[in-house]
Amino acid sequence: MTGSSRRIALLGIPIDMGASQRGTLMGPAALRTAGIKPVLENLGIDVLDHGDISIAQVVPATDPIPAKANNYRDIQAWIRALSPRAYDLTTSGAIPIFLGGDHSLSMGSINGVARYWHERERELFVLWLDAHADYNTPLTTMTANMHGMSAAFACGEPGLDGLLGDEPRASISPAHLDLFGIHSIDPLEKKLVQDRRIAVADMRAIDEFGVSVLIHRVIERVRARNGVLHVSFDLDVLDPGIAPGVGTTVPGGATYREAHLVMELLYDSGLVRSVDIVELNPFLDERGRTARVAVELIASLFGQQITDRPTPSNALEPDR
Ligand code: HAR
Ligand code: MN
Ligand code: MN
Ligand code: MN
Repeated sequence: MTGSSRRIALLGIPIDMGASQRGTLMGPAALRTAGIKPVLENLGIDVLDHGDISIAQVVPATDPIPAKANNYRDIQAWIRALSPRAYDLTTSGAIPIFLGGDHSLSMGSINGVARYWHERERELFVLWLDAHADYNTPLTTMTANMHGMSAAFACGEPGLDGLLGDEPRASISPAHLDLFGIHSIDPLEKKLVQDRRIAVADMRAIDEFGVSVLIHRVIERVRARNGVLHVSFDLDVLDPGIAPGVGTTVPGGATYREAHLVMELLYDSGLVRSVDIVELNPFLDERGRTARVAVELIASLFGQQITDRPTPSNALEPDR
């Protein structure tokens, strides 16, 4: 955010119909309880919380329902409400943070954000921090869960073509997507990712080369095109040991410091213009741990130095 806006717009998208497990609809509330707004304000940022989005005004669509897309109509209503809000918030000059909610919401957030940047002839890149690739389509999916399809939708893959209704579709090229931290991918999904030559930094690469080298590669790719970056942060990229409050944990995720370093390097880059924070399931969390780590990581993404954090309140105090 160096050299650009110090304004952030928060928008909750309490959606859980895209996932296999219910409960991510409580995610925006838990992120607020964990202090996302005051933590960002402490960094000197002007934060406006727009509350949660509503689908009350959305006129039901009549396009055919794809064979393998669970809860299609519900998710469609959320996406059709979210995409224009994402466009408007980006237009306002603030950095929107979309508080999920399961990862299907990114179909709407990225569509709206991409539309804004493409109208201004700027290239939008998307960094997908996730245990999963989310690059299924209704033709490749094994579960029909739509949170496993959002990266593919953002890249314009066919299969959910009527989802947006009248809202203009703004896709990114697969060459503008970086899958980062993934450690679980389905067979047909993997083939599609390879066919599209999508850049992947999986957990094995992170173990071997470290996040610094790999994130710098992402940053340089964006810089080379004078692009801007959307970060789609799925909390299940984190190791379940530090982030148990998600519905689809996979062992072998990013450590606490690996994740912070990603955020710190992204802050230093000054390229981040919008963020999704998704898959937090407070129903599965342990005493707010995952919500808290999520907020700490968002703070690092917006300039908190790791050395400048307060000592946690459970620190031992000397006897008086
Ligand atoms: N690949 C599996 C599927 O498509 C699992 C997807 C899980 N997705 C998320 N978001 N939790 O990343 O069903
Ligand atoms: Mn995901
Ligand atoms: Mn995931
Ligand atoms: Mn590791």
